[in-house]
Amino acid sequence: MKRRFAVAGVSLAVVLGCGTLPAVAADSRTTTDTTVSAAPDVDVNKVKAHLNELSAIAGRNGGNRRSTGQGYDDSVAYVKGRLQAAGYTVTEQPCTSGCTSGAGPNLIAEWPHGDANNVYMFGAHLDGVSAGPGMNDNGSGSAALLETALTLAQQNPAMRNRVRFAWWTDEEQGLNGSDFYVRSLSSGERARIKAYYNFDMVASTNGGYFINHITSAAAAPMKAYWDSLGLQPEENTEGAGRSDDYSFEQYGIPTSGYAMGASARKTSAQAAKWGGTSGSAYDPCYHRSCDTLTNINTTGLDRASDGIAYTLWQRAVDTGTGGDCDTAGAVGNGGFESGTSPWTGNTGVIGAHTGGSAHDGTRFAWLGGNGSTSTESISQTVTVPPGCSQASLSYWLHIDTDESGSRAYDRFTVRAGGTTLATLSNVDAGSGYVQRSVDLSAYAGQTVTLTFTASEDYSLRTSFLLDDVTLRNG
Ligand code: DPN
Ligand code: ZN
Repeated sequence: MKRRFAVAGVSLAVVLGCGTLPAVAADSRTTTDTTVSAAPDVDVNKVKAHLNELSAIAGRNGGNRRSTGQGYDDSVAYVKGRLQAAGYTVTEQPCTSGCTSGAGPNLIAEWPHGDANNVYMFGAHLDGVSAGPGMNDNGSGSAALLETALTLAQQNPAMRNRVRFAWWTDEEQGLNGSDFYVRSLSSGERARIKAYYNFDMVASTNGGYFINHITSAAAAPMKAYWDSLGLQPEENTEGAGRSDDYSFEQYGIPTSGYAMGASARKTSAQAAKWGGTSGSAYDPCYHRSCDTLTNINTTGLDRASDGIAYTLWQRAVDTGTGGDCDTAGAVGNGGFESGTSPWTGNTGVIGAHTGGSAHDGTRFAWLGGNGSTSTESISQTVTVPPGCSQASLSYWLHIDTDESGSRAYDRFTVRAGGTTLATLSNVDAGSGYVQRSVDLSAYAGQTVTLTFTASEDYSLRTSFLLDDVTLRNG
């Protein structure tokens, strides 16, 4: 039997994640801090040297680096040669379906250290349009990524996770190289990719500071770095669905990335905070012959390059500050035995209720079971230790329902921040507690608000009895 409060339309104050930002490493060449694993400064002059090479390649090949031309193949050879010289094993992947006829290959380079089950990918399209040499679109992303890869090899830090770089072919004809790559992976290989970061046009002369999926967990380190520079980044709305991150998105892989904008125009509010010309395109040379070496915003290019390195270090390098994964106490009062703190929300659901039983001990959280339109949530803010690269949130759930059939009427969700990690319903009901888990690896080193919510429709009860919430590694 179930209790009292049926709360239609109650709005819940969910505590938002408000952990302290990870410290941003200072320029490693000028600091006296000798911590080898701090994220390095990527030398923008070296990034620009790669752009010079790509410009010269276009110059020798009819002025462009389009995917079907020699300018593209020469771009591949340049990037490949620099990577191999730094110790990478580099793979050329011919695009055998979906690409423009005659398009050159994707280029893939993995840094062969760290946990191969947790892969973080960083990519940029290496092809350009026919109209010009494609320095901002996308020599900028290609060169920033190349220099980041070379910096990683040169620093050779101890790795927690795996890093894989990609330079895509035939993006300009429809995201074809990246689509082919993701499509060609097995589902197991796709599942190992914990996030994909895209860099397309990161040096727009009248640009802004845009981040793909800016509020997502994947974007957190990208945003933390630009926030630390006071850049007030915004969502990359112009680029949504228009570059290679979309190929990963379509398979449910978390994505983020930096961009400075294409043909859309800067607003007056943006000009006020970032400088530049309001009413003009972020990149006035987008897809034009004037996308040359003079069409590069060096400051933006530097900030993007350093943020890529920062993100890579946060995600995959053993930063020493938290190499181990101490999960004890990460979730407070996960067994609900000691009062309600630190849970927030509808804490009245926590107790030793009659009519239901705990998985362990005497108390548990009874969400739902009202049989009327209602929503009940409990939340707490959890810091996932940085070393927990295999973190999962385990919980015991007993679902008991008066509903029948195979339609989901009453739902239970597990969220981390704004991201729903699990959804269960009356359809999943069973006779006792079942242990379930969600993957929190992507939150290692972060503070995030976990929320368990039951929402019921207007009739027939479904109870979601929750107990013994813990953080585990593995
Ligand atoms: N970089 C553009 C292209 O490759 O044509 C696509 C794009 C447009 C990406 C706008 C981001 C923003
Ligand atoms: Zn582009």
